[in-house]
Amino acid sequence: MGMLIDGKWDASADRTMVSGTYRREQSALPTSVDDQILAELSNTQNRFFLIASASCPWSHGAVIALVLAGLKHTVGIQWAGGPRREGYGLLPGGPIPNRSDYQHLHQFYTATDANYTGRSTVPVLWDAHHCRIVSNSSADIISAFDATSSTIDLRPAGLLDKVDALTQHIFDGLSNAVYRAGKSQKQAEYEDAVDTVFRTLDELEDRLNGQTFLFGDSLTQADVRLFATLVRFDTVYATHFRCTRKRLVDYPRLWRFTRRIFQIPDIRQTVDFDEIRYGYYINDGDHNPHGIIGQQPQIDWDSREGLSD
Ligand SMILES: N[C@@H](CCC(=O)N[C@@H](CS)C(=O)NCC(=O)O)C(=O)O
Repeated sequence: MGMLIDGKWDASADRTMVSGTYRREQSALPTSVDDQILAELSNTQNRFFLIASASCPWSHGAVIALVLAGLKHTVGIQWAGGPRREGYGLLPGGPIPNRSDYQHLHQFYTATDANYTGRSTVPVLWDAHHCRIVSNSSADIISAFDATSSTIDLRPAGLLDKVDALTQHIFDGLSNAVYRAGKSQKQAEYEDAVDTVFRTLDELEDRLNGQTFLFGDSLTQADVRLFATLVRFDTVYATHFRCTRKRLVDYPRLWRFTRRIFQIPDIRQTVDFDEIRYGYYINDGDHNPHGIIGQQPQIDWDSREGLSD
């Protein structure tokens, strides 16, 4: 996969696979967004940019928070994607000033820390005035966008600990577990990951009994994160990542939940199934050596069944 070692791109380095098991690496950059940046985020044009990939679920959560927070015209989105030559590349065009100085995502990391060692991941919140990454943590970026907004409250004060705990549980039990299943090089590890995925989906299906979102009637960060994984489930996780036991559409409440969020017009615009398929099937190295892209399953994302309430 490749990563930066002491500020130099090393195409063969990879710390995510340990004895055939996928281990997500912690960020080597500080990720929390300080109060001064928070104050400037919604008031400053042409300074802050979200670098994101349309295939990546962690990016997707940040893009959704940006859109819901009404920051579309303040924080520009720079898309990354395409074939992974030195990790993520920047897609042509985009709003970042001096765009031609940056071909690869890792160049933003070395602009921030010339000796950076670690993975170059999306999403990234970039400060173009100071040429530095403010945060490369989707959780912290979502919280920052949320904190600047009066239109959404994804981490309501009274529910903060519960929302954060459920978000973490969804990460461990589902969003990261599908990667463990998909990338596993050992049968037992794969079985364990798939058991975890479907145990978590079963629990979440039960939780949605009689309620619209995970905490009732309002969207929280946990819903946004869950949506970003579920909207990809039948397209890539149930197929390419071999989470084959059931599909999203086999879970009536989770399927209704995902459609309900998908059909919010601002959110629908953030979903690109072609990019999702391309991003997973093409850029997965030896997992799909011939680069054949699986078809999009026939799913009626516009169905209103169960959504009249
Ligand atoms: N800490 C990150 C992790 C995001 C992440 O793993 N992004 C993937 C894309 S879905 C990535 O950039 N992978 C590139 C790599 O690991 O080299 C977050 O949640 O924001």
